[in-house]
Amino acid sequence: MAGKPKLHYVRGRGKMESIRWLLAAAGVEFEEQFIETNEDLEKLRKNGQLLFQQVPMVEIDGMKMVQTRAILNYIAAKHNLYGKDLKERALIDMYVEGTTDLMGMIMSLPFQPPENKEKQTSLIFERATTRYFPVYEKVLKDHGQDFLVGGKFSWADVHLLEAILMVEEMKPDVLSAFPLLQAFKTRVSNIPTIKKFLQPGSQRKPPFDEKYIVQIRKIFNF
Ligand code: IBG
Repeated sequence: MAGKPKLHYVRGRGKMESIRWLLAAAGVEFEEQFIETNEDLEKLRKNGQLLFQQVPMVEIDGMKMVQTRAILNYIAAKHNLYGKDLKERALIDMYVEGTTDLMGMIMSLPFQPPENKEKQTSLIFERATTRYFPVYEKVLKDHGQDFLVGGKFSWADVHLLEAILMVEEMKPDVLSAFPLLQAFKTRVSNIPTIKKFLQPGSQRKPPFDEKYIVQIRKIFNF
């Protein structure tokens, strides 16, 4: 039997967090090897472990996988969280890319120059409440099912819950105009694997703080 996947990344959310979420949702235990310094990163690069010299990198099923989206696709397909046919996959891909775009705006916020932060924060709330959340609210309303695609829990649900919680950390009442998303949040949060991941002490990471941003800049040299 294959061992546990091993995740190589910094000790923070960044691009690895959605991979942690998806593994946790699938009930897969994983190990983490944290990159704490630029030397740690260089060591991985020199050993030829990183195809494009970048992380996230995940050792899984005998592969050293890079590229976040490829890693997520693999895990979703392997654990039956990627729809039952091509059309369901297409929907899952569209929904996931939407939430990825929203999360990308949030992820880049701590790295913005201070004078941009207020504007970027307003843009995040605007996009969340006028572009992304209305789409998912309407999907749930139109088909009347519990989950976004095919009446079955999928990667799209995991990704949306992660995005909702990220926006709520910044603006707790952001779902006030989205009753079906509120119910969705409760429902998905109570799936046992996810419930466990949301509890303190899990491998879920907190948002980056200012001190950690300094360390990240040193690790990646930017
Ligand atoms: N397309 C790749 C993917 O999606 O996996 C991009 C990966 C990537 O940009 N990795 C960064 C890296 O290794 C670290 S994550 N950079 C070094 C290099 O030489 O390119 C950076 C990041 C953080 C937090 I930290 C939020 C967003 C990005």
